[in-house]
Amino acid sequence: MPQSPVSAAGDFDAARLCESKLASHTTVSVCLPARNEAATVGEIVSILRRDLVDRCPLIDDLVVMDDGSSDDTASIAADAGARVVPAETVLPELCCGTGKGEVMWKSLYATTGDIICWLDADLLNFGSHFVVGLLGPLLGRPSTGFVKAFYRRPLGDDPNGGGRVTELMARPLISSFFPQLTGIVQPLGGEYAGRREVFEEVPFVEGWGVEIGLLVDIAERYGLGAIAQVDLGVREHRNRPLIELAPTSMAILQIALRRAGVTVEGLGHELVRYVDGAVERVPVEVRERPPMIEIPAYRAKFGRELTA
Ligand SMILES: Nc1nc2c(ncn2[C@@H]2O[C@H](COP(=O)(O)OP(=O)(O)O)[C@@H](O)[C@H]2O)c(=O)[nH]1
Ligand SMILES: [Mg+2]
Repeated sequence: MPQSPVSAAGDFDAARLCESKLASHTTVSVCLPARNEAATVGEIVSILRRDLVDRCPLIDDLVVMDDGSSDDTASIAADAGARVVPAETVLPELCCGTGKGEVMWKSLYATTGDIICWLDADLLNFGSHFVVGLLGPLLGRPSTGFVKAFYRRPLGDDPNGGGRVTELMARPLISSFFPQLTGIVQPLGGEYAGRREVFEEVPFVEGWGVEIGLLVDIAERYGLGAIAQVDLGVREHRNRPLIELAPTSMAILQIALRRAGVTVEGLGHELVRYVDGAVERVPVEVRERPPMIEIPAYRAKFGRELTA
C-alpha cells in the first residue's frame, strides 16, 4: 500500500489556493463542533472570517454546530461571523444520537461545501494556517480524499506531554490491530478535512470514537494513498484532567476492537470507577450512524444517488 503523502502548512498560500478553488468551482465548508466553548470559539471564528472569508474567500460556509451549550457559545460564534446551527435542529426526525461524532455526522447535512474541514473549538493557539494547510492537499491533488493534521502537542511545561489518549490508547491499538496506519502521526486529532463524497460513504461513530472510526474506514475504502497528512506546527487546546480522558479512551478501545473484528459477549458500556470512595458509572457512547448517503433526506438535499 502506498504511504500517506506529507506536507506542511507553509507549503501552501491562501491566495493561490483561492485561485485554484475558484477555477475548479469547488466550495469549502469549515465546521466547528462545539459544546460550551465560549472562551475560545469567538477568536477562532474571527480569525477565519478575517483571513479566509474577507481577505481571501477560501471558505464559502463557516459553521459552528452548537450542541446544546449552556454558555454563550452560540451568540459569541454568531457575532464573530459564523453561521450557528443548533445540532438538535438538524434531521430531528432521526432521533437521538449523542456526542461529538453525532454532531459531525449531522454537519454533513447542515454544511454545503464540496470539501468539509472540521476543527475543534477549544484550540488556544489557532491561526488560519490550520485551514490553509488542511485544504492545500485537497485543492491540489484530486486523488487526495482525506487530510489529517499533525502537530506537536505540549502539556503545561512538557513540550511533548499532550495527546495522552493518543499515546496511551490509540497508538498501542493501531500498532496491534492496524499496523498499516502507524504512519498517521496524530490519529485522534480533531482537525481534518476531506471531500464530501468520501465522508458521505462511511459510518460515523457517535461519541469520541469518531476519529479512529473515520481513519480506519477511509483507509480501508480508499487506501492510504488517498489520505494526506499536513504538519501544522504546534497545537494547544484545553487539556482535560486525566479522569475525563478515561471514557474517551474506552470509546476508542471499543471502536478499534470492533473494526478489528473482535466481538465480545456482554461488552460493558459504562466505565466503572471510584471517586472519593463512591462508585461512579459513566456511560460510553459507541453507537454508530450509517453512511449519510443512506439517508433519503440527504440524497434529496444534495442530489445524490445510492451507489451500488
Ligand atoms: N457536539 C458535541 N461536541 C462536543 C461534545 N463534547 C465536546 N465537544 C466538542 O468536541 C471538540 C473536542 O472536544 P474536547 O473536549 O476538546 O476533546 P479533547 O480535545 O479530546 O480533550 C470541541 O470542539 C468540543 O466543543 C459533545 O458532547 N457534543
Ligand atoms: Mg480539545
